[in-house]
Amino acid sequence: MRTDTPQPIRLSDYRPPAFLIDEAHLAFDLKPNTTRVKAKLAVRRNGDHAGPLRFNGERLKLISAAIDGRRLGDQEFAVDDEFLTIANVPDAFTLETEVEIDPENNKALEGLYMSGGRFCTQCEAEGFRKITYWPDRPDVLSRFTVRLEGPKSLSRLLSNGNLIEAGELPGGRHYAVWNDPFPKPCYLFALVAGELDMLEDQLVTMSGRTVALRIYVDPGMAPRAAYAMDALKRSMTWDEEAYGREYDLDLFMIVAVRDFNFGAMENKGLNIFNSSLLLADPATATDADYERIESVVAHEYFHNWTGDRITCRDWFQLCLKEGLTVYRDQGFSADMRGHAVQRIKDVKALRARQFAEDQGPLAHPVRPSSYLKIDNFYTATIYEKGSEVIRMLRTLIGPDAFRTGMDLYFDRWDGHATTVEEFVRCFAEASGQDLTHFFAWYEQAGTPRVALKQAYDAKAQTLTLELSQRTPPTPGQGQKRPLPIPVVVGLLDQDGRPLAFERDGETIEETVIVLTQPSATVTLHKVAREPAVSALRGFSAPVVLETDAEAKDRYIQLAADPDLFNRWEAGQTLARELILARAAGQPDEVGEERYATALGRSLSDQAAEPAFKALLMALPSEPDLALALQPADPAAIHEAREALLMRLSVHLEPELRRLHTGLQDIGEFSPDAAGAGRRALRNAALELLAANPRSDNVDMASGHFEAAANMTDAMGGLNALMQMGGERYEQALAAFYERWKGEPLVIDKWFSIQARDPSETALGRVMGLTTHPAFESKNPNRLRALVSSFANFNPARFHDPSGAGYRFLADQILAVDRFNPMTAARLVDPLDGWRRYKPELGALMKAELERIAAAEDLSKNVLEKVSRALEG
Ligand code: B3K
Ligand code: ZN
Repeated sequence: MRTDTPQPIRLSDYRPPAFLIDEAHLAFDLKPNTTRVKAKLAVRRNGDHAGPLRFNGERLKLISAAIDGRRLGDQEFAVDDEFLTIANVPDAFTLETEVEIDPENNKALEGLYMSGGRFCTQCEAEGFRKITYWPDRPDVLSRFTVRLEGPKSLSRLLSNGNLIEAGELPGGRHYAVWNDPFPKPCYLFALVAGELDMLEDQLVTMSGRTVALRIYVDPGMAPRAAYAMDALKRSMTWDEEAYGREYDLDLFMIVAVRDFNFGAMENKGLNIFNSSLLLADPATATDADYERIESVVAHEYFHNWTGDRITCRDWFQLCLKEGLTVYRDQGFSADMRGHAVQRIKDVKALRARQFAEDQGPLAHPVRPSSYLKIDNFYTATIYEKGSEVIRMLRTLIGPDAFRTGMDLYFDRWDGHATTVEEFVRCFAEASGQDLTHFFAWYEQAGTPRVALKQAYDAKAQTLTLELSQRTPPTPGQGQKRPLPIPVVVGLLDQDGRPLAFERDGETIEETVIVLTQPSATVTLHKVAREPAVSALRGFSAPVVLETDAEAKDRYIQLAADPDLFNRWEAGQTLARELILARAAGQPDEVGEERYATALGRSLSDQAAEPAFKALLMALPSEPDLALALQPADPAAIHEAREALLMRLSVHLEPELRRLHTGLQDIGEFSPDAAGAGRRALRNAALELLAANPRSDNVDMASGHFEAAANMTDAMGGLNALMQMGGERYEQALAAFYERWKGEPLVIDKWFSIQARDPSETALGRVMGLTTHPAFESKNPNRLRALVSSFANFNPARFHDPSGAGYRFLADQILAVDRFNPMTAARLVDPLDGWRRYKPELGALMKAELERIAAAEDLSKNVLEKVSRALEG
């Protein structure tokens, strides 16, 4: 192990910035290897801070520095790998610097870099320091004017704000000057330069202003931006209606680039997107892609108010903008696509990623208190749990006080960088409630376990609910406090009808029990019959609920719970118990048949939406099941799950075939929720049939693949063939590659499906694919399509008892860390839960973590991940 352990940054060490920059003029002379950046900054001391000026700067070649027009001599400043330090500066002055950078060789994709011959930037969280010297922290807000200059072959020259000047220059060159009137931290700075096509539209805002909307994409791709444009317009209008928030500039731009470390970035007025989250047409994008595009376009747009106009004081406050913006985008998606279906999908994602994080060595609170590299904290806890916390806040104070609190937050903090405390204070004021205890949700890591016991007294007609909570310890947080947990409860009678009851003298069908103490007992009155209890409706808190309900109650819920989330949840719980029993060597065959029959009945329910039925049909995923079985045995889980799938496939065959035939797309393709729901159900039926690799099912999948008129169905067919394996799968794979080899986003899917193949030859195939001519490890999409898909979504093969799967991942991490630390660090996640696995597997996983930790020149990003995984 290394000894030069980097020092963590702590929230308790926060100090206001020593220097502020009110105005910044930046001038870029764009060249692939020798871009020159001139900065002219109006700098002033903040308050009575004394001492030298120290600005961040990394990988910059300093050409010159001047204060108030006087060039500094070599003795007057110092430059090292991280900082520019100037010992003596006045209280207010103009600092001019000129630096040279090399965008073409920037494969970390942070700062200014090149993608497909175009210049683009990514500055959040700390990339701006790779562009120019600056106090690179979110609480320094400045007004930017940016001049871009380059050859005319860089036909578009874009930056934040409004274009204020543009023109020709001698020698086939041109320039553009942009001004952003809104003060912003440097992480929201962006520039793009290159040859791009544009799709243009406009929107009239609630106050009657016309905003120009422009989406820039690779030449020839503009038609594929139409859906993103549509989603953008719907988002803008939704934010006006739901939150009263109007867009502020006259122009809103989005640019799509192929090389991007994550999904997208909310730079003021100039969002930059990974092209996989922007480009779509029916032939090349699946319904899941459309859905993601809609939600990410909305997310980045919503950041204009929650992130850009109001930003974070420091990076510990990241959830202030991310949790809140996820909460807002989930609300938008629910309105667009249906509340129950959206809620189920959001909770599935939360459990798959955030619950796993909470059970591992990297468990951290929604607002962490220390970090080494902030890049490692763009986690499901900050984003998804951050959103859940806000959802609970709304449940606790009610929708009206919530909206009043949001309005207060916007009014009070517009134009500032602030904290989570100040955010919560707005809701305390709006509701008149003391939210001191609620704040523990931000400070305490871990997933609370809530136990619910029920006792019905037929004579007294009372139902007594005994609730208790316990949060298991997480690294560095051994003792846990009780949290305020809202548990939404309703009752059903034995025929599945809602059963009214009385609480506090009021007759109701649903109530919110707020558990604030370690345990509490609540009595519901006038309960006419023995009920099935439907608890934690809508997943009213991010907890694991353990109840003493019998299977018969779950069947009542699965058939009839009016809370569709809980209807789905009942089916998942039944399936999970059956799979875990089988994995433990005690299959409940009678239970499995009963489950299959009940599922069949739900599938033929004419009143239920296809999208909902598709979700009902999917069994809990293998990683999800692994969380419920300690120590986890991925092979046993895989086999048990396959066995249940096989039983369902056989039992439900006639119904599945009927669904497959009956739901065939007729007429024009529409990416809307209704069309997507029908395709989802039809493909889910095919997938379940494919659990039984009979030749007629192979024929059916093959026919489905060949007849596919859109990418959703093509992938549905290919996936079913992959599940069954064999000649027809190989033929389909080859045909797919031939047809789509010119389309990078589709070829990503081709890599990804092979990575998910659970058959025994898959690891060899995946390793072989790293030498395929189309594999590009420098492109994060392609890398993730193969390597992350394998490690995250193919547990049966990743956890090969030989350890070869782990070794493969570790090799990839080490190779990628040489040029792209941020992406390499994300690849570590599948190894960090090593303690949860069978000891023989855990030991092999740990050995790979140790091998990584011992490597020379490891980045801080990967070092933090592996050392915490090993310590935890
Ligand atoms: N704010 C960006 C994420 C930046 C990640 C930097 N490592 C995208 C988003 O959440 O909208
Ligand atoms: Zn975000």
